[in-house]
This record gives sequence, C-alpha cells and structure tokens, in this order.
Amino acid sequence: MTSLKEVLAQQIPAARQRAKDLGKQYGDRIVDHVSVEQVLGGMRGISAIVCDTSSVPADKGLIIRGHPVGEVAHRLPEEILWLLLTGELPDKASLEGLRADLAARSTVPNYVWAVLGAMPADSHPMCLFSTGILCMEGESVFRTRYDNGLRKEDFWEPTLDDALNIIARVPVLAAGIYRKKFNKGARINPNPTLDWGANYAHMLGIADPKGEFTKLLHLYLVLHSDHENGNVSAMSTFTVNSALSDLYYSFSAGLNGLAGPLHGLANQECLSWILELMEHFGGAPTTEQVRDFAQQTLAAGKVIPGYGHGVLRVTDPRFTSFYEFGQKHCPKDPVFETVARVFEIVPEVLKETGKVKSPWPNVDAASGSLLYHFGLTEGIYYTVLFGVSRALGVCSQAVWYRALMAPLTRPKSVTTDWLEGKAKTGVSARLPQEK
Ligand code: NMX
Ligand code: MLT
Repeated sequence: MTSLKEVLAQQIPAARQRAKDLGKQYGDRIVDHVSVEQVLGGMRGISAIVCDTSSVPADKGLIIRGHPVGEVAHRLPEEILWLLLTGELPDKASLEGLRADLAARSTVPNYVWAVLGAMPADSHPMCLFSTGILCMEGESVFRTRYDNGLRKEDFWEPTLDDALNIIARVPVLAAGIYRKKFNKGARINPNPTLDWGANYAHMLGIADPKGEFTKLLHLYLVLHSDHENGNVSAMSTFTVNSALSDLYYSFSAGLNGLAGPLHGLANQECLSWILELMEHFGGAPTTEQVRDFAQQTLAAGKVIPGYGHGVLRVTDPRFTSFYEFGQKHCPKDPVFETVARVFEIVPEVLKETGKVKSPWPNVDAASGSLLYHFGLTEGIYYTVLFGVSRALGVCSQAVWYRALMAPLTRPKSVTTDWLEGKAKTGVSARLPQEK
C-alpha cells in the first residue's frame, strides 16, 4: 500500500521543475488580454490562475484530472480525493489505507460543540459550519510547524495533514450541526467500518431502508467536490491560504463565500423556489404556469436559482447526473417532476431576456428535490452538504499550491480615472461586425 504522502512526495519534484521551466523559458509570453468589461465585470473569463485538480471548459463542464465528471460520478468520494490530489484513481489497498487514515483523524474536539452550542438557535447552518472549522484553527499542524521554522519546500506536508484532518472531520461536524439545528436528538457516533460518505449519511440519522439516500449522498459528495479555481469558494480559500494563513482559516473563508445565494446557497434557494411554485399553483404546475412564475420572478428583479453560470455555456453535466438519478429513483415525485418541468421551460424564458449568457441549469437545479424526496427536507442545510464536498477540492488545491510554492495572491486594482484613460486609448477586443 502506498500513502498519499508518499505518492505526492514522488510527484512534487517533477511538477515543481515543470512550473519553474515554464516560468523561466516563457515567463514573458502573453496568454490573455483584459478588457474594460472584464475589469468592471467580476474578472469573468480572465485566465489568471493555474489549477490542475480540475478544469471547466465552457462547452463541457467539470473534468476532474482528465475524467469528465459523468464518467467518475459513480466513484466513492475518497477515490475522488485521491484522484484530485494525485491525478490517479487509487488501488484497493491505497483506498482502504486512506479510509483508515481519515477514520483515525475524524474526532471533532469537544470545545467545538461547546462553541456551537453557545451560538443563537437561529444561526444559519453555514455560519455554524464555518465557525466550527475556524474554531479548530489551534489544531493546525501547518501553523505549529511554521512557528517552529519550516522551509518553503516543506509547506505542503503539514498542509496535507491539515487537509486530511479537515476532510476527516467535516462529515462529523456537519452531521452534528444537522442534529443540533433541527432538534434531531443526540449526535450519532461515526462508524469506522463505513466509508466517508456512508458515514456522513449514518451520522445524519435519516431513515434509509433501501440505501438510496446513501447512494444520493455519495453522488452529491462527488459532484460538488471541485470546480477548478476561480469559483468563489475555491478562490477565497486559495487567496487566504496564499498569505500562509493555514487551511482552517482558508477553508472557513471559502465556506463563507459558498454561503452566498449566487454561489452555494443557490441550492437552498432553488428548493424554496420550486416549493413556492408548487404552493402557488397547488401542486406540480403546468408548462404555462412555470412560464408565468418564472416571468414574475424576473419581473420582481430576482434571479431564477439553479440557472445560469459564470463559466458554463451548456447544461451542467453535474445537473445531468442528478437528473438521471431522479429519473431512475423517484421519477413520479411531484417535486422532482416540477424540477423536470422547470428544466423544459426556464431556459426559454431566460433566453428571452436577451442578457443571460447561460440559460441552462447548473449543479443546484435538481439536487434539492432529490434530497427532499429521500428525507432531508431542511433546505437551509443544503449548502452545508455542498461545503462538505467542496472540502475535497479546495483542500487538495491548497496542498498543490503549497507544493508548487505558489506566491502570495495579489493582483493589481486600478482607479476609475486610470481605467477611463486606458479605455479611451485602447483597442477593441471585438471584431467590427460584433460591435
Ligand atoms: N436568473 C435571472 N437572471 C440571471 C440569471 C438567472 N438565473 N443568470 C444570469 N442572470 C442575469 C444576471 O443577473 C445579469 O443581469 P444584469 O446584467 O441585470 O446584472 C445578466 O443575466 C448577465 O449575467 P451572466 O453574465 O449571464 O451571469 P454571471 O456570470 O454574471 O452570473 C450567476 C452567474 C451564477 C451568478 C448567475 O447566472 C445567477 O445569478 N444564477 C442564479 C443563482 C445560481 O444558480 N447560482 C449558483 C451557481 C452555481 N453554484 O453552485 O455556485
Ligand atoms: C461551483 O461548483 O463552484 C459553481 O458551479 C460555481 C462556479 O464554478 O463558478
């Protein structure tokens, strides 16, 4: 059996050399340009960060280390973690070794429960989750080693320890939050014989007679794991970690970004929107009713949650995986049927606005209806599930940024005066017929 640390230790020297050679040989080559609208528009589309754990081509969607997500969606989350970190799927012995390692690291200290217990009962589950991570900061192996003098070449090793400790603990923390927040009774202890995802399902304590909820959770935890860098949760984690703030600070920051309605909270908003739609029309709506409701949402100045994307220009393949799961496991569920009807109509409605760049569903459009069907009905908890999964990607990314000795993230801002001056003398990136 080979450990993750051993595989990474073998891979890192060559990866470092590759990055060094690239910088040395081609450091001055132009790879992108930046237009005024990109500066004003959330830096959309600027190629300015390297990330090898996954990529998101606009016309294909998530590719994890060369594998289109649909092709690895049936894998266990631990297999995906190994893939994200090493670029390869683990053999059986390595997978079992990783599972045992995570189980051994999974204890959430008692003070965390005390801190969460002191928070107001109406705290959002994401606030509890982020606080739970942040208050464990004193456990950081990176910070202890750094304070005792650590060479830059070695930063990745304690970052890997922090990553594995966080990943091991997030299901325990998140399940504890679920049980506390929704008065489900005492926390359920982890079962060390179960895999990471099955254990999370077990600790949530949702009745699962046929194992379908566990199956859904496995899928959920794989599909949300990573989405290149550039999305708010990954980029926040990356930026904070670049200051050598350890992964507890960084991942907590990433979760704070995930908690926004334009990012991870859209899954909560999406279920609410679907349920409101059904309540409004007294059950699964007709095509015309969906159109009316979507138009009313837009007229009220709101977005339709679960649709649109900053990068994708096609239906999110992660949506497709969830959709196929629903068609197989609960095709007649009225909430899922409503999601399916919305999928038929909303892209047209969004296209009619003439401004939405991607009218297609993203990862959040179907997941809530499935969780709802299998008994996890508390929509305000859904973003926590996203965060548990996202720990796999952003922590793997951090290990590699430290391995490649990535510098402090510090782009340049400009004043409006400067931008106006540049704009007036600059050339247009568009062809004459596009203007
Ligand atoms: N409903 C209504 N309007 C939309 C939508 C939507 N689903 N998507 C984009 N638009 C609007 C957008 O608000 C903007 O309007 P304005 O010019 O008046 O400010 C215009 O269309 C152009 O936006 P885009 O360039 O298409 O999208 P952008 O890259 O700025 O934003 C999202 C991407 C994801 C923030 C946006 O599509 C959105 O708000 N979607 C709904 C929320 C959502 O589902 N978020 C989850 C994304 C996935 N995730 O899990 O993180
Ligand atoms: C994600 O999974 O992070 C979302 O789809 C948002 C994004 O990629 O910008």
